Amino acid sequence: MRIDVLTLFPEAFRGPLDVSIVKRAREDGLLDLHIYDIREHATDRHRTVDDYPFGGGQGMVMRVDVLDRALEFVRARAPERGLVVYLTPAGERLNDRIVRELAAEPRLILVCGRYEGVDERFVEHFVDREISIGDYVLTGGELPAMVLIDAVTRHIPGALGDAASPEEESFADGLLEHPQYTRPAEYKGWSVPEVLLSGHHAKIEAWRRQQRLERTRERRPDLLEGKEEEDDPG
Ligand code: 4HQ
Repeated sequence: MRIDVLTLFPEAFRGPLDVSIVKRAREDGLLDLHIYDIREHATDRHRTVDDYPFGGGQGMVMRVDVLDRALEFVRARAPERGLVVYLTPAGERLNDRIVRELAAEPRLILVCGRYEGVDERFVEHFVDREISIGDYVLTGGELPAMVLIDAVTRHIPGALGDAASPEEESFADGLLEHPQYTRPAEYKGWSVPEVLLSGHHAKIEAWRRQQRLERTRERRPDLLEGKEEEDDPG
C-alpha cells in the first residue's frame, strides 16, 4: 500500500519508520511511504502556512488554501485517489477495527496539523476521516501519524514475515495477551510457571487462554462488554 504524509516537519519522520518491521516492509516494497512538506505550497515571501483565528483566541490556524494546494500536489503523485485522514483529538479513537479498515485501503494520505489545527473548511471539503490516537493533546499530528503507520503496516500481508500473523496477537479476538517467558527457567529464585515447561500443548493452551481472560477481566473489563458468556471456563 501507499501512504503519503503532509507535514510541516518532514524531519520528524526520520527514525521511527527506519527501523525493524516498518523498515523491512518499505525495503520489500510492501509499504510505499512518501513524506511531503506543506510549507513548499506557501506562496508569499515568508512562506506563511498559518494565520490568526477569525473570532480571536490563542494560537494560529493552518490555512485552507495552502493545504488545498499541498493536497492537490500529493494527489497527483499517484493514480489512486487516496483516503484523506486528519489526525486530531476530535476524531474517532483509533482501535484495532479502524487499523484493519485503513490497512485495506490502497492509499492513505495523512495530514498532520500543528498549532491549533487546520481551517475547518479543509476538513469539510477534503478530509474523509478524522482520527485520534487518544484523549490527550500533543504538539502536532506527526507522532499520531507515525503510530497509525506502524499499526497499519503490521496488517499489510507479508509485513510480519512468513510465520507471524496479526491475527495471533492482542485484540484479534478482543482479549489481552497472555504473559510470556523465556530462558533461564529460574532466575534469582523466580521460576517460570510449571505448565509451560511440561510440553503438554493442550494444557499450555488452556492455561494461556485462562490468563488472557483473567487479565482482560482485571485490567480491561471494557473489552469484555457484550461478550460475557463466551468461552469462559474459569
Ligand atoms: N494533535 N490524536 C493538535 C493531537 C492528536 C491526538 C494533533 C495535537 C493535531 C493540531 N492527534 N494538532 N491526540 O493531540 O491525534
